[in-house]
Amino acid sequence: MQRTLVLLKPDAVQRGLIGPIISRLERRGLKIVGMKLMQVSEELAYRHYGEHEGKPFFPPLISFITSGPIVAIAIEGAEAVDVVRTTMGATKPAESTPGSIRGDFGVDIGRNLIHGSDSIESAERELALFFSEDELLDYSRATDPWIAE
Ligand code: DAT
Ligand code: MG
Repeated sequence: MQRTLVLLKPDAVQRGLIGPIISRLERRGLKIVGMKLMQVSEELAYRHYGEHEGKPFFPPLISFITSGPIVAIAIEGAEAVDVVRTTMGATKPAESTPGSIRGDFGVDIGRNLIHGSDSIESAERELALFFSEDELLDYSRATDPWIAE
């Protein structure tokens, strides 16, 4: 079982897409093990997106992610990292397939609605940035055996 970090970015919150996006993750069978509405500080934004520092899109990315509330979600499931990434769709809207979250709701790379960790290592690092241990819950659902063997 893996855990990964999802962020519903400020555009998703402003456009009233929290429900529809979470719905798609739930529908896939993924389990929410932590969730909060929060404002990302400049410091947290830099730590989260540190790998992109120096790239031309870094300053607008920091200003966008700190521009309004986001929803941080800790997701658990079999192969959760890759399952979330495929459910999200590709970073560039022209490459996000219809049926994916970005492919159905977005047209601009700078307003692509959702973040998902790109590896198990990133997931561990990013989950620790957004959640304390006691904010991540361990529980089972009656449907779990119907979702994964
Ligand atoms: P992803 O969010 O799919 O993991 P990433 O980690 O490469 O993509 O980049 C982080 C975010 O930065 C991405 O969601 C949108 C923005 N971004 C990436 N490449 C960009 C580009 N070429 N122009 C503008 N924004 C970009
Ligand atoms: Mg990334």
